[in-house]
Amino acid sequence: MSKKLLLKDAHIEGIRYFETYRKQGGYEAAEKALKMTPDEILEEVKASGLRGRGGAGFPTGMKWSFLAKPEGVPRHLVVNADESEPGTFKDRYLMEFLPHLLIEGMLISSYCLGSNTSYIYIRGEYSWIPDILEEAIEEAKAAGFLGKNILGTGFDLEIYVQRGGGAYICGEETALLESLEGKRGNPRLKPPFPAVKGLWERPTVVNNVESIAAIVPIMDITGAEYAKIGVGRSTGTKLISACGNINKPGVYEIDMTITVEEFIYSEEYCGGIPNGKKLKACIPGGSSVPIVPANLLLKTINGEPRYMNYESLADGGFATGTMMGSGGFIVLDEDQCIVEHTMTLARFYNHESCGQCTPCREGTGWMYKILKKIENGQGKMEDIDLLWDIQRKIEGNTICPLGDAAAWPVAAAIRHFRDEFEWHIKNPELSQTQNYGLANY
Ligand code: L3W
Ligand code: SF4
Repeated sequence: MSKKLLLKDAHIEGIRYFETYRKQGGYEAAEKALKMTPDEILEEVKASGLRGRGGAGFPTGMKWSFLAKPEGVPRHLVVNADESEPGTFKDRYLMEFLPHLLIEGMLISSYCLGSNTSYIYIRGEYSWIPDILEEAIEEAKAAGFLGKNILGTGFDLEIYVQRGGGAYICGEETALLESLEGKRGNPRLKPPFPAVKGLWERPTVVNNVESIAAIVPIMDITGAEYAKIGVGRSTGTKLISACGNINKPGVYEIDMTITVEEFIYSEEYCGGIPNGKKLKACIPGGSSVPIVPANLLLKTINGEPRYMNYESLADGGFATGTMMGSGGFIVLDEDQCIVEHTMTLARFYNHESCGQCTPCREGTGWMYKILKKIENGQGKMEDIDLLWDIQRKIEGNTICPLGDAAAWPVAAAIRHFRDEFEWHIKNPELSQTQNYGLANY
């Protein structure tokens, strides 16, 4: 059984309220941290090996150490709660059931970074959660954990919740900052990184909800103890939101030492695939990461078991591996049509492209149109090569990672399931009437 750090109290009734959270030891990590110096906290975070939980897996301690500290310029912590990646719903769970865990994490992180005004930018569709967060903020303030002179330390902190307008691109950190400033959410060119020029050109740390929540157990058990959980550079625990063709969709906390097979088939996690169907493929890290067929998902190219961690999932590069990403684990059984699935994702990325870069603006549209044509039985064999060519022209040629995120699913689908694309082209009548995977043909 995986160790629980974030969700250990999630089952306790009333845990979203201050009184219950406090009875379970809530805010003790903050009390401990506020007796330390910011540099001491930073050392703990570095020692923990925590990697950003939003998708990129960038080391949190390193990101914090990049924060510029010019004299007299305010700094900010911004929590990225714009969780819009298809298949990803772990931050929603944390905010809905454990809002004080996030607020306590923000208090410790803000103190460490020297932010007196911190923000939670939350996706617009999570319409019911800002009220939960704002209520928790008020409770924390009434108990002296937010506001002026927190616990007599002289440290002041206000936290504001900002609702997004429902654009996926605002989950990209610089688009988020633009939106928070009241502008259209267009990504900025990097560098400069937000750590140097972020919100209102001030040094800013942008971190995912889960990353900031993880600061609480790190302070609780120490960075060194946190680093002992997991394996290699995949330290601590990771939340996985599991969905698709599984018996038990939901949010699970794993310690990154379990195999992918165990995660899919054990009763503790996904509970297997409904109706005894076969596993066809999986997208383990949210819609942006490459899809992997079952044979490469359960074992690496060397025949080793594949594990639920950053290194093992990526083993073999994009040719045979994939990415941990945001932990949005989407399982596809043998009945699923890869062409239809890829077309659906292409439509999503085309719709969400902000339009600043030509390869992304035009390329996502063309990929969607060609995939729709193939899916509807009107494709030609050369369309597959055209699709491959378009995705290659997008990858690495855009301002923000949305371009790559749109290209990778198409590349991986063609690489691993080319026969399925060809089947659609060779069988136009069947293609128009059936939406099944090859197993049903
Ligand atoms: C200072 C440097 N800071 C890097 C910081 C940078 C950022 C972090 C990671 O995209 C991925 C994307 C999605 N000085 C720095 C530096 N940083 N070098 O480190 O940066 P980066 O560019 O590697 O990634 P990113 O822009 O944060 C995130 C993928 O995640 N993804 C997306 C999930 C989306 C959600 C959602 O719904 N909100 O979770 C899933 O896999 O495709 O590749 O903070 O500033 N020298
Ligand atoms: Fe906008 Fe796409 Fe360019 Fe990102 S890659 S800035 S979403 S056009």
